[in-house]
Amino acid sequence: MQLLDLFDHSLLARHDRVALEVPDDTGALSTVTFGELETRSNRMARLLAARGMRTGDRLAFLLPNGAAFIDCFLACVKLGVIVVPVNVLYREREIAHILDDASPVAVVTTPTLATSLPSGSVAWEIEAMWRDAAVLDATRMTRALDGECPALIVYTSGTTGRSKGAVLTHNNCMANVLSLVTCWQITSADRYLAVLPLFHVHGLGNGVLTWLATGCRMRLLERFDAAHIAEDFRDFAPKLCFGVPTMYVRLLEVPETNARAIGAHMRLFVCGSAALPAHVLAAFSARFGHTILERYGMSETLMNLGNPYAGERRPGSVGLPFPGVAIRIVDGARHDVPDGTIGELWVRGPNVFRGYWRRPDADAEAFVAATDAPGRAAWFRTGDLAERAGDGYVSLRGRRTDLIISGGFNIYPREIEEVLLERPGIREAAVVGVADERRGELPVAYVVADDDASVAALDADCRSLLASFKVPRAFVRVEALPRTALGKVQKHLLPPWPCP
Ligand code: MCA
Ligand code: AMP
Repeated sequence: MQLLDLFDHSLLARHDRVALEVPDDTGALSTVTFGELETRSNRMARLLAARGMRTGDRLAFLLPNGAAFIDCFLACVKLGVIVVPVNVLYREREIAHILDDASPVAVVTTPTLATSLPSGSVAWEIEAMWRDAAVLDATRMTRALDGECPALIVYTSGTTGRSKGAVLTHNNCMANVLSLVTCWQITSADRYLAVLPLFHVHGLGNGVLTWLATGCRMRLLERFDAAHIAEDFRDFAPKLCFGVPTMYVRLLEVPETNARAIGAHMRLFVCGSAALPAHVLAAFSARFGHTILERYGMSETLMNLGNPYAGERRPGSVGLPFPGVAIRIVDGARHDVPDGTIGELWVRGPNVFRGYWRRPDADAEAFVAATDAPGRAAWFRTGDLAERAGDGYVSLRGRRTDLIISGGFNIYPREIEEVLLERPGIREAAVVGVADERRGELPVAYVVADDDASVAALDADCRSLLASFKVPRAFVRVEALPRTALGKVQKHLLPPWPCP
């Protein structure tokens, strides 16, 4: 079985129903039926095949949210071409690593985004692809695929500063879709407002895949824009929306009467990618009349746990495992801890990825062989710290590594520190996350520098080298970094920011 088998319930069986609505540059909406998605992606698949793409080849997507992303994605699903989504906010340095590592045949992109590509990249311009595909045969072109074939390689920020590609198979994606559709009762009658970027698992693996599997109607926005989001809710009257905590914080700014009207047609708000503060959950419930359903996932595993659809959605908890997901919470000696004790969360299930792309060293660190029964899949160490209550609800309690999550985007301090240390006059650097009401956390850098001028240059340097969300909000010059006797930086002893 492959993903297409799930999508055929929509692409073939509901071919005359509107699948997608997307605003164009002027704000006017165009609609696409499932039947049109089928023929457009068939043509695109023929174009990819004519350009020599074989099953198992990689194709990188540096594309904004839009119909073109969907057509190309479906074409790849049909051919067994592995999609490598790339964050459109990334700069050349960040993209170069992904392209080096995944070695895609080409990068599908737009003229504007192509300016961020490293020189020598093979860029396929999407509009030109469209023109070339339009004259090709619209009948279906597929290749027989096994469920274990990779569908996606998703790059996750690496603890070492070098991001790793998580290989997600068709089976992983199908397991995730079936869990979400069942647990959140998503049907063809839903109307899904898609506001998340499609280059991450949240928008793609949860949003696009459940939409295609259920045949509901999706309005796809280029991005979440707090200034206009209330209008989209009003016009489209969605029933379903997925978001990160920052989006829910921004939605609290919607005037009370509009919020009530939005709440009246909505069926389910889901939140994930970062912790949803309990006070935001409460304020949202008071304003919109809905208790947000918080869930927990990772690029490597898609969704692991979630609060129940029918049942208590507990503030501060990520709920219970999705069907087929087994969890363990273990101490440093790898023994299960009793309920109510914090340990590292391990998961196993049909959703858990196959491994990191060409990184057996990272696999060896991430997976622990199962000892409970011969032949059982290994446990994946999430790196997240968690605690299980006596009734099974799990709450996350931080991370083993010092990940910063800002607006739902992950930032590994080490990557920024490496950039800072390459700058002239910077001798030492430490980056930490500071609390921010709106974005959850913001990165702040502490540096030991030769002079003030070196520090003053850092903001512009970081802006040219790093995605905007990774650029430290402040660069604080210190005499020395606090270190242990063994030389390890003690980030918790850095002076608080803003400095007095
Ligand atoms: C943010 N910016 C963007 C986008 N998002 N630019 C273009 N396209 C985007 N999609 C830039 C803005 O240009 C601006 O840059 C800065 O980010 C802040 O934008 P602002 O309008 O002030 O936004 P905000 O109100 O703070 O909201 C930001 C946001 C964004 C819309 C919530 O952070 C976002 O889309 N987050 C979603 C991330 C996500 O999908 N995470 C899932 C990964 P400048 O500062 O230069 O002006 S985790 C995952 O997938 C796992 C599996 C899971 O569990 O879900
Ligand atoms: P990524 O690998 O980029 O997909 O990010 C996954 C990480 O996001 C997880 O390991 C968690 O640390 C974090 N995360 C996802 N959902 C939640 C949530 N509901 N609460 C807290 N952290 C979350």
